[in-house]
Amino acid sequence: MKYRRDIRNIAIIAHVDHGKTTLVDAMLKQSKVFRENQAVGELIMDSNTLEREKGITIMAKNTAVVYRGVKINIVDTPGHADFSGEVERGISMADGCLLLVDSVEGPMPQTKFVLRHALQQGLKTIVVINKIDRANARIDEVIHLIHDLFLELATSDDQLDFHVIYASAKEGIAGTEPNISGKDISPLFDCILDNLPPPRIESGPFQMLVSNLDYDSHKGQIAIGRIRRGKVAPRDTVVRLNATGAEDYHEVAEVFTYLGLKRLKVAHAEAGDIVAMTGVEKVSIGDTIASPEQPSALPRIQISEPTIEMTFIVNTSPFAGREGRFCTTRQLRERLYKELDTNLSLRVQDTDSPDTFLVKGRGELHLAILIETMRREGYEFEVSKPEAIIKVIDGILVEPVEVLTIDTRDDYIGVLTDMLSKRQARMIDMRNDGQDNVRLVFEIPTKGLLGFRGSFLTSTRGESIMNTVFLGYEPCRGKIVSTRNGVLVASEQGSAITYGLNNAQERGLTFIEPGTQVYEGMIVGLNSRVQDIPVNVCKEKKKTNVRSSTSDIAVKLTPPLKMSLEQAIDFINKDELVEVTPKNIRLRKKLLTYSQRLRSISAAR
Ligand SMILES: Nc1nc2c(ncn2[C@@H]2O[C@H](COP(=O)(O)OP(=O)(O)OP(=O)(O)O)[C@@H](O)[C@H]2O)c(=O)[nH]1
Ligand SMILES: [Mg+2]
Repeated sequence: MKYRRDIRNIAIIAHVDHGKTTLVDAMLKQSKVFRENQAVGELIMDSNTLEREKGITIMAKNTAVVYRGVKINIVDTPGHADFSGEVERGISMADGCLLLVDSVEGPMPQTKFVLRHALQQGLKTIVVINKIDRANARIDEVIHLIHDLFLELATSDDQLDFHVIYASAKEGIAGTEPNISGKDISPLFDCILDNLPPPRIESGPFQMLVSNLDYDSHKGQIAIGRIRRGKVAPRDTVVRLNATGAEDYHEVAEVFTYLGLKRLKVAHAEAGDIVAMTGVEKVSIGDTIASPEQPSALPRIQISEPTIEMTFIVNTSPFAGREGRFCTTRQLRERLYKELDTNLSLRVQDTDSPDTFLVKGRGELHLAILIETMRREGYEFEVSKPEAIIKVIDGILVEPVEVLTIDTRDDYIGVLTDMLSKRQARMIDMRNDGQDNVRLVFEIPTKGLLGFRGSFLTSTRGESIMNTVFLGYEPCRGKIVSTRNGVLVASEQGSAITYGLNNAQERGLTFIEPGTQVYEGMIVGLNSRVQDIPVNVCKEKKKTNVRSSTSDIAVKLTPPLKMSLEQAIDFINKDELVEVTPKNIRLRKKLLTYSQRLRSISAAR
């Protein structure tokens, strides 16, 4: 067996926000891949618009640096549980990984999830205790917890002896001891070169597993992966082996390797390296590209199954077609199926109704990011309330269950446990640090989590953090009754005006401003009671010549509650939809008229 000692392939994995992308910044900046004085900013790898807006990594991405003459290919992965499909594929390119752990938070649910995957794939690990600059760092305790985690997850004894590096990614320093003496992260680079294995090379003709895809409007589809065997060059003929085992022939157009933020065009690339190549059309992640001399498929990447589903429907609101560029069934269908090429943990199915598609994903954020991306591309459609995916296993109806970890203060324990018990959560751990901070851990069916985030943030005044990670399927427990109040539903089409909205505000909380175009059946507010009520927000005050009181002259409206897309999806009930267009996010009842809704209520009785 041969090794490429001039290369290391590593994945950076961690729980959300523990500092992966910031560490990659430091690696890029300190390996001098940028010109002097080049303005590169922060979170360089979070290049996608939504990533920058939300401050989180959504897609796994490749980069590379050179240190002591060795090229280190780096895959930065997302830490949010909803994008864990990206981690699974990122790991497939690597031999080693950096497991980052925040020095204050310690190992979190997603730390365990990513480490389990890395160890199962046989990756060698370096633990990086990050954010040691934080005032309340509790390094010894965190190390202790990490040891426990490895003991639980290791698949072989040698995985237990891992190296530990202490770092402040933000300050760009790292060391082998907690009190870092150096001024850079070279101890981390040294540790990678000395302890993470170089890629092992099999002999034989070209073979590569496609782990990621990109698209270029001139070059077409770009397949990204690690070459397992042989070498590849432009104009080589290759075979693509897809999921069904079908083979087709292609000519490689261009081959690139990574350096910093660039892809470098190369004359050829060899086993062990991570490359991007063009010319192989209609390739999917998980396909193998190989030489026709020995066209055998590599095992496809194992991705965990989705846990929630929602329907995407062609827009049927009275405002359909006004704001989007792509509004038809065909356009919606094509776009959704195209997403499957790159979004590995997503599933799309046709339904009995030709204008409705069932879309399954790993969590509300996973689906919300798809919706937001499509809306920005000019699509217009409607989505239903997400629901947990129910399956039958061995004749038993089962539902997904997750571990919910909440970091909060003592004051909120009562209200949280009360809210969560109604959502069928079971507390499995509670830890207090003696200073008013408490960590609560629950097992909760996924259905109990849907719509929880909003009320969680409100009832803990934004002072708590929640994280979830998929645990497995368990026999279904009973239904959860919605605790949300009824809504204020517009009774007429038109433009909302102050007078009408003021009347609506006497009934509850409004979601729209004066001047907003509304239609009959559109949700314009939250009632303070449990029933839905129709309100006419377009209603004008009857004109009289006499002003009865000064308050009539200028009605002051309370500012409306504006919901983000995620909040809107979280908010709606089963008989409601979110209408999504490039310009607006509207909430509506599925049945638009009052009489239709009355009829359906009496039919259900
Ligand atoms: N104090 C301190 N803050 C840090 C450090 N490293 C990162 N941060 C901050 O932590 C936050 C999250 O950093 P990211 O690098 O985006 O974290 P990430 O792990 O890539 O997050 P995801 O990709 O979304 O999972 C940012 O506000 C960083 O500035 C550190 O060493 N010290
Ligand atoms: Mg990141």
